[in-house]
Amino acid sequence: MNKDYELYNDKVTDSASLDMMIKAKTDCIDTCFDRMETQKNQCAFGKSGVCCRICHMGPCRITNKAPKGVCGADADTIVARNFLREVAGGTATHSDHGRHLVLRLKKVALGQGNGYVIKDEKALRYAAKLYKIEEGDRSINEIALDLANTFLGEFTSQEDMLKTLDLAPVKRKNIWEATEIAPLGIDRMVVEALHRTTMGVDHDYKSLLMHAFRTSLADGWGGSRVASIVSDILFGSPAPIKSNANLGVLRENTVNIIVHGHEPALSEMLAVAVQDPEIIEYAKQVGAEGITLAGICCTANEILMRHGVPIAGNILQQELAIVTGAVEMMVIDVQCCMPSLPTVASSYHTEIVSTAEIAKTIGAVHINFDENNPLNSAKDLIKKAIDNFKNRDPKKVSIPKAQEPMVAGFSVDAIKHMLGGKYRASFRPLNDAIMQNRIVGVVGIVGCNNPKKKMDSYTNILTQELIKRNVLILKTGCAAIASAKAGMLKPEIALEMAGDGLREVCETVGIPPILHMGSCVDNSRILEAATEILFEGGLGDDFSMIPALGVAPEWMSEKAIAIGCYFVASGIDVILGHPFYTSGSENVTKFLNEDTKDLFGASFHYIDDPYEAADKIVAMLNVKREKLGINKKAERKLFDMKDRRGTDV
Ligand code: BF8
Ligand code: SF4
Repeated sequence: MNKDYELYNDKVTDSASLDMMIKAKTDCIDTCFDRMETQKNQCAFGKSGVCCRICHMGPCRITNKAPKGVCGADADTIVARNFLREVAGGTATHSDHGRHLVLRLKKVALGQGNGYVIKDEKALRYAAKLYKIEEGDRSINEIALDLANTFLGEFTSQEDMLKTLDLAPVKRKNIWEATEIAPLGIDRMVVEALHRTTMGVDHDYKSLLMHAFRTSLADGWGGSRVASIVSDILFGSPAPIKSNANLGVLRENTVNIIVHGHEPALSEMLAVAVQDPEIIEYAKQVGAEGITLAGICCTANEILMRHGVPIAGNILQQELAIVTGAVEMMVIDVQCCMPSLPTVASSYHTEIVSTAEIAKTIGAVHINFDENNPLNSAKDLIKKAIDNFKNRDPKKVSIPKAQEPMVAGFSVDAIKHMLGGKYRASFRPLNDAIMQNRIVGVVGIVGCNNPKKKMDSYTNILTQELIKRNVLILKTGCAAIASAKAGMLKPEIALEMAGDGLREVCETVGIPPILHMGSCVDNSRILEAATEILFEGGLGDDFSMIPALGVAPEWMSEKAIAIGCYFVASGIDVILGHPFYTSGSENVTKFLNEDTKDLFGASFHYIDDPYEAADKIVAMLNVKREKLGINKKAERKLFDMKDRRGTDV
């Protein structure tokens, strides 16, 4: 076996990535996998969370011999402060994304959409009802304006709790109020997190951690939820859609454009513009057969869910996509875009174009996305990519073959309609299946990849082990892309892997056992689904009672920490594939892994091995089932789906 092959085989699971890593080596390109090696001896103080550089009397780091920083802060304070700052970072990120969408909705409502429209009136009216906005015979623009202003209030509210908290079940809201973690305005929570953690302010680790949970709720039940709602209104609510995933979606004879990042606004326009006959003709004039638009990371998930745009890969494949030598342009916006991209691109002909005012990268061409003329702006970008086709060096091109067909697009509304039928959309069949022990429970597997772990491995092993044991899986972010690349988002494949009960239910209602629900802000859709399950009845009256939990197997981002916290604060246990940087404080670790159980009914659990995680998850789901008294009902007859689905079976 080739030496490089052996070396890299340990780092990735799919052949496309492996091929490109070997090519990168031949082409003398450094990727994140190589840089992980050079960064291998990571700072033990940083990893345990005891390094503080919040003021310039420091930096201080806590050791047995030096148990206090210059100001007197101990390990508990320092670790908790660092943790809260990470949660604030994650919350700010998701929420700022949400804010941009809300501002766009407001412009559309004021008649200044410039090409953006309210694409899904039903989603608008549904949201208006949720937020108690009067509809009457008012125009949709008037309703949309009220909704946009309500959402803006979620960011700016100084004294009132978030209105979005009202979407949660009453019992959970009461817990948030009783534990005093119901957040006020999103911006206020993030600013307060920074204030509390500066030198000489909040020193009580419990108080700091409670604010971490409060801030995270402003993400999951604030910024992220708002982002998903507004995306659906402006770009359409996702419904099941077919596509393909992995680097093999790039094509040798087309102009290949990759969108990468998180914001859907520009990529939506690109998805429309690539279909324009004039643009296709322009591509043909340079000798290409057409244009292939593909995505990486969550921008990819957004346009996959709504347009079926193929996925080129998840986060750790961003450099590898360029190494194919076949990408004319990579359009980046915000979050998870590596600053190394222009360096990698400099060995090929790929142009890296940054488009977000707040996200610039040395070596990338920055082209501000023209808000007043978005479609033309998108067309100009595509033409620029087409013009670059002639610079492609065929000797440097090698596109791996691997790609897998997939189905994505499972918004809560789509799931509800698949479960209950067109005329009686309902989660009832799912609740019944759980109560009858055909489905043991529901698990959200979410988050990133991290070169510290073999790419996609934990995620895919765990997913496979759980569906085998009749657990329904909800997926978002890079974890969803991992399953797609492994072929597990192809319903037939997943059904073959699934246990009898899960398979029977999925075949009857026509859903796959693994549901791709979207991008990372769409983790709020998982909360929405959990809410639907509760409202449907039969599985308790609080999230902590449902046989459900969350897993972040290969996480790396601050956003994942915020997501984990809002799951736990919502009463849903979270398993981590690798731990937080909190081991330097026993108190903080105990608070996150144990004390939160008493406060919120859920906590964090760290499990390094996916098989062990599967065992533990099923055991945890069974404890919940036992408490609900539904573990002995497996013999009941399968519900009559024909009846439930009405006439549209
Ligand atoms: O927001 S899963 S690596 S791409 S942070 Fe980033 Fe993590 Fe991927 Fe989407 Ni989410
Ligand atoms: Fe050191 Fe305290 Fe300043 Fe942190 S805040 S750097 S512990 S003196």
